[in-house]
Amino acid sequence: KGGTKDAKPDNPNADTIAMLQSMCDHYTRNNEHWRVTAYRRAISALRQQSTKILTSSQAKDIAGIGDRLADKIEEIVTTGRLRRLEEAANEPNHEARELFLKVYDVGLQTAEKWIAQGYRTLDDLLERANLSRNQRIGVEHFDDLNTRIPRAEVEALGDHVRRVARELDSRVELLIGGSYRRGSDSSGDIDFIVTKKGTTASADLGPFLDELVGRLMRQGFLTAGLATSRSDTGNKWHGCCVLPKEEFPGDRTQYKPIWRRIDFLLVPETEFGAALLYFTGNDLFNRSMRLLGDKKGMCLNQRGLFRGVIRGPGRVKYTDGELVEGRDEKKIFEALGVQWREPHQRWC
Ligand code: DCP
Ligand code: MG
Ligand code: MN
Repeated sequence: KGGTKDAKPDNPNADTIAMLQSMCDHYTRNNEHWRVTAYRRAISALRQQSTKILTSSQAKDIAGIGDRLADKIEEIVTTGRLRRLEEAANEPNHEARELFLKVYDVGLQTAEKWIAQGYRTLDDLLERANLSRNQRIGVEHFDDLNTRIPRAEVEALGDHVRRVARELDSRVELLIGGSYRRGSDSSGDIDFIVTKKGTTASADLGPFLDELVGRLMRQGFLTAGLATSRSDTGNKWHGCCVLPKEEFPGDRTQYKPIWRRIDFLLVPETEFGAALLYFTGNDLFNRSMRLLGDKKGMCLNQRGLFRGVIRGPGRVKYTDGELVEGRDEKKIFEALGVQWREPHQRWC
């Protein structure tokens, strides 16, 4: 996840947040999930404070900030540093590891393998490493794919896809979810959620996805496919796109073709609300909504909110239960008995 996303420079805790975010990014790249969750909760809580938090005990009083994080906050405020972060920066081959982990489709194992093989730079990878097709795309377009997409460009990309989708089928409904829908100034990728009036099964949307991707590819708008999947939880397509110069928002002399990550999720109208809820996120918010469903004896997933789900050992599902709501996002909140939250309030 991008480091400085949504950091508001006018926040009194901006410096603290920036350093916690660096620590969080480190743990993210190293798959330390519990720490990542704790840091993200703390960052989110800190972002909502209107005064600067100076001490550990002030920090502990804030919901979402645990004892250890509170101590880290005090350390940052009093010393201007974070020892754990500096230790991480001193690990052998830290820079190469961080670099490799930013390549699409590269995890810790691969990064470590490449370091053990003696590679240190992206050129080393291009010239000598055994790269998968997707990894090669990730290396060749490293700078593009690690640049955040300004909101205006997300909108221009959205307009393009919407126009093409409507040309193919006028019944199509298309929304941009993800961080864009949550109001972010910039996004890591663009997340489309697509449905068609009158559809009731994921299979109804598969052919449309092929048509859409086919046409966008032929136009040169889509530049590479990375992953695709078809299942009853939806039709997914992940890839890259480039905004045409004529559609660049603002001064066209400033235009550069930049490869952007683009995701499509196509679902039937009957599951649109649940899919939209999922694809809007953020992931922590999704987790807390699902947990709430569990607590109320229901099950929330990408397809809907269900009641009467019977589970066996290891939470294995015996029955799918009965659908309570899938079509309408607001009604899912109602059925869960929670107050509606606008997308921009779904940071945690
Ligand atoms: N999502 C999730 N759990 C995951 C991955 C994704 O719940 N492990 C959901 C919530 C996300 C949405 O899918 O908000 C879109 O995923 P992205 O990875 O595109 O994340 P965002 O759009 O939120 O952020 P970014 O600006 O980095 O794309
Ligand atoms: Mg996204
Ligand atoms: Mn995405």
